[in-house]
Amino acid sequence: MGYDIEASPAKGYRLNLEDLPFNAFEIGSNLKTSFIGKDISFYKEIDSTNETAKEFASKGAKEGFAVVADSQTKGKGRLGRRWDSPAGVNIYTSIILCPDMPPVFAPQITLTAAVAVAETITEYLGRPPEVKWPNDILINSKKIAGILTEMNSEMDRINFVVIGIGVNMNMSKKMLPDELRLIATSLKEEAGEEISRIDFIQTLYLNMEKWYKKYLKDGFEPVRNAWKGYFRMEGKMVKVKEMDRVIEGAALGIDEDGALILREKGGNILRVTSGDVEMRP
Ligand code: BT5
Repeated sequence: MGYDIEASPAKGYRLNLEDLPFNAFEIGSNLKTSFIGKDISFYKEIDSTNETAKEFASKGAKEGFAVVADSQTKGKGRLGRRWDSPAGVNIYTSIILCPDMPPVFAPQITLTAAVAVAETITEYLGRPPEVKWPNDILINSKKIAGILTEMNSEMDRINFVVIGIGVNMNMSKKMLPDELRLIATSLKEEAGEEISRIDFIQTLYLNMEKWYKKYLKDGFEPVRNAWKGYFRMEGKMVKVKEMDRVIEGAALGIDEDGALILREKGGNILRVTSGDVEMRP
């Protein structure tokens, strides 16, 4: 079973949440999902849960298979960016999904995951976070969670997607590297107390499964409506860096496909399908 906790006299038998076992057995016990997280591959340390999940998926791992790590040495953000992944405090997980649909719909799955993450954070924090299109979850304008979706597909159909989710749980401000201190936060910093990673990840898997099933059954509209409930940038001026252009305008929301809608100064309406959003003063 591999409990890695010892009640040590040096610690005065005080039970810190970070001392509680975090492993596949604990996550799997009492997990109420029907497929997400039913099979888990757990690592104390790994390069990136997304990389490992992609390897499992290429070898035929089933939908719902999840990779979880206590720490990552090469945690990834989008576009080659880094995801800070220290041990003992946060959640780093990647879930394999195999939706039977064309690749053009994959961004909607990122938004579906964002709703599941936001809903889970709401349950533990008692107040809702904010979503920043396309893949950030913020509290008080600071990033608490990020989602990295990677896909393997043919021209017309998805073979699998890997949804990588990083949530800052019990990380304290002083654990954050200098460059993140002003732009990142954690549940512990915001809630003022530690939260069990086991509880949280079980709830996250349950919410992810619920929203993914809803998306497959009822389409994107219910996800879009839920996502809009966490979107507070409406009407605010933003700058979007796309691959080959930078545009500015008022953020209006997302359309029925999940693209960000902007109104430029002259009134021109633009659809943005990928890029990084920055708030303008
Ligand atoms: C993301 O990228 O936000 C996606 C992050 C996904 C991480 C998960 S962890 C499990 C799975 N396995 C992986 O290897 N990745 C996924 P992006 O939008 O590109 O944001 C990256 C930026 O967020 C960085 O450039 C930093 O500014 C900031 N950042 C890095 N680490 C952070 C952290 N722990 N908390 C908050 N912000 C962070």
